[in-house]
Amino acid sequence: MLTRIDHIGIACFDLDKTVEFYRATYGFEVFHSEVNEEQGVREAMLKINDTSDGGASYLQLLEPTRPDSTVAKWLDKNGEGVHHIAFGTADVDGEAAGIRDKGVRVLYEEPRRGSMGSRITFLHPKDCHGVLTELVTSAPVESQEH
Ligand code: MC0
Repeated sequence: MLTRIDHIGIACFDLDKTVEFYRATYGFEVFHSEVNEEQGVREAMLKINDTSDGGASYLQLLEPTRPDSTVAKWLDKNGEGVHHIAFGTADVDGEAAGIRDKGVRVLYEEPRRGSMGSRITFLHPKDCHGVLTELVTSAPVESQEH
């Protein structure tokens, strides 16, 4: 079961300036930040609210770390804006398998490492009405990396 909007990923050219915009305009603070070299992003997670499944919903601000990364490529083509939406689940493996069986392309054979030690996979945007869609299982709260 998919039980929450885990995050909305927003691509930006300058992470520090974008973080400052969200702080000054809305009062959202950075809950967590990290570099994910595999994905080619530097990111900041702004926590918006806790959710009834024990998780939370975030805005995820993403700046590319290298010109050949997927986010850099997307920024070149589209400019800044909403890059993907992520649904949270307790079982990313099971959800990915079930969705693959429905004919949607799941981009990874096995989930990879996402924010704060989560396990993630992506669904192809062309199979999801133009929306790059991510599935996320958070790390257990006690082992989450902050
Ligand atoms: C590409 N397309 C998108 C899109 N990215 N459509 C909607 N939203 C996006 N974000 C469209 C393009 O416009 C193009 O359509 C078609 O998909 C093929 O794209 P491409 O630019 O030619 O590039 P590909 O095919 O090499 O790669 C697209 C693909 C890739 C979705 C497979 O971006 C990918 O693997 N994404 C998943 C990983 C990712 O995005 N990581 C960054 C976030 P046309 O009509 O022009 O053919 S990392 C993250 O979020 C982690 C850290 C986390 O949450 O914890």
